Amino acid sequence: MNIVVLTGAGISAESGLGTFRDVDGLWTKYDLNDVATPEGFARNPELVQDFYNRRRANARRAKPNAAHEALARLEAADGVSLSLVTQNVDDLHEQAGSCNVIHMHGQLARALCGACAHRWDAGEMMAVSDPCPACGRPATRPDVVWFGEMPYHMDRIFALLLAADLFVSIGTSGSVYPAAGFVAEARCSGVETLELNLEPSENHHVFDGGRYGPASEVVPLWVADVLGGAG
Ligand code: BV8
Repeated sequence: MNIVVLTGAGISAESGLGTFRDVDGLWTKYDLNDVATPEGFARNPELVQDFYNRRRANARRAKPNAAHEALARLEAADGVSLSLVTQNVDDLHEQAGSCNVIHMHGQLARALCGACAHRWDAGEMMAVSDPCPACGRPATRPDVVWFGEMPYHMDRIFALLLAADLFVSIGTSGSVYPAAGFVAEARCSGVETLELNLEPSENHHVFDGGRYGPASEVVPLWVADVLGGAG
């Protein structure tokens, strides 16, 4: 059974990492145009580096929850081919044991050179003045996809979606594209679609089904059903 799972900030909420659009979400404290766009970085790189340094420090302290662990079990199960696509830039899926995680919006743990596009493992704190290990220029930025930038691995993701038997969206508000459009793509190709979220998302009506509640409860129950109670 080919399953494609898309996760968003909601799966990491119970691990203590903030979401974006919930009551005390990140976008209620920062204007996304200031900290998650190339224009914002050009205007005030120190603000953006500080925003990501704080999130990197948070993410280092966070631990995977039962939802991350259930997906790692699903990936390891016989008879299931799981493709895990995440919008999240934390590494909680990897910490829980997932191996083939597709980070379509990049990763906090990685650095990117804005001058030569070299990528390397980021340190705890990042500054614009950090020289690129490859070209030496002070053009260091977080290796994350900002608004207006092309998400990573899109061709591979669409190929996986069209070949899936089931598409499951977990912990995302369905407000950011192209990720929010995956369910419609899957549906057009006759793929069964399911939403697992705290509450119905903006595009819940597009899904064939939905189960609602905290991911740490809903995801392990769903995985147990898929694995026939062995999950
Ligand atoms: C693109 C960066 C095109 C890393 C993020 C004008 C110009 C250009 C593009 C656009 C434009 N206007 C619109 C667009 C498209 C734009 C977009 O969609 N904008 C929106 C605002 C309308 N998209 C883009 O720009 C994308 N790129 O289109 O490129 C292009 C084409 C050709 C050439 C070049 C470019 C890029 C989008 C990526 C932006 N980067 N993050 C970082 O800082 O983290 S987006 C950020 O928000 C996240 O990465 C995530 O993807 C996104 C959505 O967040 P969610 O994960 O869904 O979190 P949210 O808080 O919203 O929701 C949480 C959910 O969890 C809720 O539903 C809640 O109920 C639930 N929940 C909470 N607790 C729990 C829970 N569920 C379960 N259990 C719980 N305990």
